[in-house]
Amino acid sequence: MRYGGQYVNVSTRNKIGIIEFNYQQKLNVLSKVFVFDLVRAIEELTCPQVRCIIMRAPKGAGVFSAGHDIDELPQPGCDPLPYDDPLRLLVRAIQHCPKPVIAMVEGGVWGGAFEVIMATDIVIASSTATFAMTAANLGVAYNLAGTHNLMRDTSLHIIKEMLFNATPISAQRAEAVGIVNHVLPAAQLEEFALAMAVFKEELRVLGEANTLNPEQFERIHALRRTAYASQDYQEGLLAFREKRKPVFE
Ligand code: YXS
Repeated sequence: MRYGGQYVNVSTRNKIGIIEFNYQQKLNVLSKVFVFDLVRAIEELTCPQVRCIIMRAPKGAGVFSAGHDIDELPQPGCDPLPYDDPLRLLVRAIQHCPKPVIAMVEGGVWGGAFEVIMATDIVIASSTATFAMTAANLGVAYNLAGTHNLMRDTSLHIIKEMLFNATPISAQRAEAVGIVNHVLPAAQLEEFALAMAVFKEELRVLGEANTLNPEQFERIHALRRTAYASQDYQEGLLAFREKRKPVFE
């Protein structure tokens, strides 16, 4: 049984659905077109014939995903990362998928892609994988829903360190702090992930039990709009395109 869109290769093996990224030309950044194919692949694999879904970059990938497509980030002055932003759509599609989703990680995981793998149920990484939250490099705060997810799913100290430093951590460090379930040599990754196929909806609903009240939400959103309207955000985008370190005010 094979599905697929232009930017994913989807197959099934022994009742396990495998979504392999096919967007290396842009380092698997979470562009609208790529996310559309990923979400459709998850929907198509949510069928009786499939027990579990594995998401992966191609074997030997140096970059699992370079995160949000910076060319598609909001322009200054408009609401940052609205509800229907591709990154938000993909995270919800994984969280709401009734099948266990395993992230099989080789290469670097950057920015929003880190939240994507944290939205999966199990993370298995090759020994050379790295994980980085790089919003600070663009002069902005990571998006509200994403930060809330990460605070719930990871140690607050670790998330603060990753957000403040905006530099990659190793697979070994990620395993030690509970971000990654297992670290393996790349050659053993596929066999291990396939062997670990696994009750999910109850855990999802319980995990989302704590909420923000409207005033708290508005206050945080006002802060975020300030960041996205800032000169630093402009400088962050420009520095990225000019391949130089940003000079923040
Ligand atoms: O110069 P060309 O045209 O070849 O394009 C370069 C990069 O500009 C482009 N590229 C990206 N384009 C859009 N969005 C991206 N996220 C992105 N990342 C890279 O790809 C071409 C090759 O990149 P290059 O030359 O740097 O490749 P490399 O192999 O030397 O380095 C690979 C990376 C991934 C280490 C490097 O490209 C990198 O550090 N990329 C940025 C990773 C990152 O900070 N991602 C966060 C994106 S923003 C996000 O996810 C959230 C909204 S937030 O900011 O809140 O976290």
